[in-house]
Amino acid sequence: MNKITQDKIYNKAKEWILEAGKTIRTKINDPIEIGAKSNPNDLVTSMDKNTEKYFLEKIKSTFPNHLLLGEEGFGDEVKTLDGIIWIIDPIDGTMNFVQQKRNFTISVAIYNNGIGEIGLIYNVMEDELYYAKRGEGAFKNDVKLPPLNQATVLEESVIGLNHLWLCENKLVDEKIMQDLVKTARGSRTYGSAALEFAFVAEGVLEGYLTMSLSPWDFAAGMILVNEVGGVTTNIDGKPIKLLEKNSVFAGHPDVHERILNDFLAKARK
Ligand code: 2AM
Ligand code: CA
Repeated sequence: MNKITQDKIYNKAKEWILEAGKTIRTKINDPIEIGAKSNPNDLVTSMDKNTEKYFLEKIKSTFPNHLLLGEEGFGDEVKTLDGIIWIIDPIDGTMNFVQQKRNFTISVAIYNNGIGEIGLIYNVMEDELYYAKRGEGAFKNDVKLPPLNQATVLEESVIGLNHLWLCENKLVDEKIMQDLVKTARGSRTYGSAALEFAFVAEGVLEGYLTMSLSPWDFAAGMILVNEVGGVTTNIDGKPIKLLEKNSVFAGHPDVHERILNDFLAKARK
């Protein structure tokens, strides 16, 4: 994708994400309809649906050839990576949105033939926009984020992960995950995958790991983390498949390598 096209798409994406966020902030105390999807913790609201529909209408009227892969399913049925695809989570961290009215994001990624060109993650209530354009670095509210090029050790790192992986579970040995948390300086759970990716790019989390995410949860975050020199793989250290569910592990390169070798390699069931 050439720079003129990249900038043109970025300018629209930025305008729409800020507008969509503003609408959510305005309506944050309105009554909302809440439903459950795959399980009682997997929530969806009228706000998720309306926000996705807003993007659908904007994208299709401005870029009729572009495809939309959105969590709520109003977009296209995307089967291949051909062409320009917008991958959108209208609200990432719906439980936070419903329960806490903060710490949720809108996540928008634009891929061209499978290559991540533009990623935007908007922390709606804080009015903080993270974005990256391929080859140009990552930014938070237009301030460039420094590259993750300082040597870092796990003992001085803060890691994002869900507490569930410290309890008995089917995927990883909880004892090893407990060791990981004890070895790191600290651990946090924010409840929005996209926000946790943005924090990795910002260098306020040295790692974020999770067992199952969908494309809209990680598509934008991967672009951001990549632009600052961070690494994203699945928890086996293999590449992420963009159109599938994956376990996901993003981090500072030093910390990523250490956790993969010393913990995840042994923890996997
Ligand atoms: P969501 O809010 O868009 O559903 C919560 O730890 C994080 O995991 C959120 O980013 C959430 O995205 C994501 N997630 C992915 N699949 C989920 C599921 N089945 N149930 C709950 N959260 C899920
Ligand atoms: Ca969502």
